[in-house]
Amino acid sequence: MSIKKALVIIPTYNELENIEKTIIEVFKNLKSVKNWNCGILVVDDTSPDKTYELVKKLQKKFSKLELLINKKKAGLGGAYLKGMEYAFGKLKADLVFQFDADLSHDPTKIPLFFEKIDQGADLVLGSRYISGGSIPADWGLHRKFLSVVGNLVVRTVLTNFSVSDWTTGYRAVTKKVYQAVHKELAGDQFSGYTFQIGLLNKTVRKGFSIAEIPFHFKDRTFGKSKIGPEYIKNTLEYIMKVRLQDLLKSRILKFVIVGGIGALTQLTTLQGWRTIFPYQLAFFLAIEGAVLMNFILSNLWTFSDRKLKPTQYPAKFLQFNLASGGSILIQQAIAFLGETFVGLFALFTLPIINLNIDTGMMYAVGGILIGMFWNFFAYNKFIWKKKK
Ligand SMILES: Nc1nc2c(ncn2[C@@H]2O[C@H](COP(=O)(O)OP(=O)(O)O)[C@@H](O)[C@H]2O)c(=O)[nH]1
Ligand SMILES: [Mg+2]
Repeated sequence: MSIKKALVIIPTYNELENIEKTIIEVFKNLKSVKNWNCGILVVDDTSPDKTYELVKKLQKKFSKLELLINKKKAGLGGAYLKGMEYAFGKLKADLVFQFDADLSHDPTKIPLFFEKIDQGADLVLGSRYISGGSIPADWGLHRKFLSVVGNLVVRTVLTNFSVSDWTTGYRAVTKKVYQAVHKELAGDQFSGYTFQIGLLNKTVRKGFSIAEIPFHFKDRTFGKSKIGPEYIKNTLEYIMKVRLQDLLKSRILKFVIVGGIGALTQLTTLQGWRTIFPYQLAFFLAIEGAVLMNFILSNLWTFSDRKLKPTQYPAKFLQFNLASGGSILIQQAIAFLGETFVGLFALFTLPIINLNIDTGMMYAVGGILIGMFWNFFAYNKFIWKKKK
């Protein structure tokens, strides 16, 4: 087996005071890594302080130091995308690291990242929020709050608690992961720090295996952090967008939309039937039309992944009618129970909290919700059963 290649990518923007020490420290720690051919790739956006000039000088001393210069400031994400494209493409790397120039990321942990990769991880995170990791004690309250609460918000909104540090910038990324996600990360949305959450989210969702290594994040000694206030807004925008897209793809939403179309069908056709038939029959036909419409759309769309065979249609349509009848019964029962019991109850409580709610409306909404719940349950469990 040929020896694999790894590059530690260090994006820089005005890191003149930091870059030399960082390069020395990283190379020192790469020395102990066996079975890997390792180098460093600095991606500089033509820093006004001429960080790149110093890197060029250092290239004479370090043969495995590469430099990529962007003419314009491309943001953290932009720099990483360009760096990764260059590393995995032209430089034929199998693995890259994301590493800050300010030595906030403890370089002595680098060999542990390689261990996880050798054990089969597709992406390794340097984590501040697992035992053995930390954020600086002397960070101001607002930065601590931002980091801790920010991570919690991301985890909650993305409903993923398998990863503990979503915003960490210390990572090892395999070529496999890069190839699977980089196209979706091109574009403005990910040009800044949102790149980190974006890359991780896509990696998680594609089912890659992720490992975490704890480390103590150290504050930079020289220079200023480039993270700006737009970071919070961009992050919130991104995670909300992801959630919304999930919702639009979810079965529940399709179910609600199909239910709405059914109700609309019922209302509109009722008028037509009534001009021809007596009320009772017109009512029945309108409901049956809605049920049929609902059945067809559910089969084609809501449960398209569990489509029924034509031979199943008669029996399943009968079941579907029974389920719908069940939900009407439930609604009637709730209205009845509501009137008899809760009606009295509401008489006592509502005046106290001084709310002016139409109780009839409450039963209707409650009844419809519980009816829908029943329908969804019945569709899932009986009609479009999951295939084993
Ligand atoms: N090439 C490039 N590097 C950047 C840019 N913005 C930030 N960096 C680098 O990304 C790393 C992390 O930035 P830093 O300001 O330390 O962020 P913080 O650690 O989150 O406060 C540092 O090495 C920066 O020099 C950019 O627009 N272009
Ligand atoms: Mg930093």
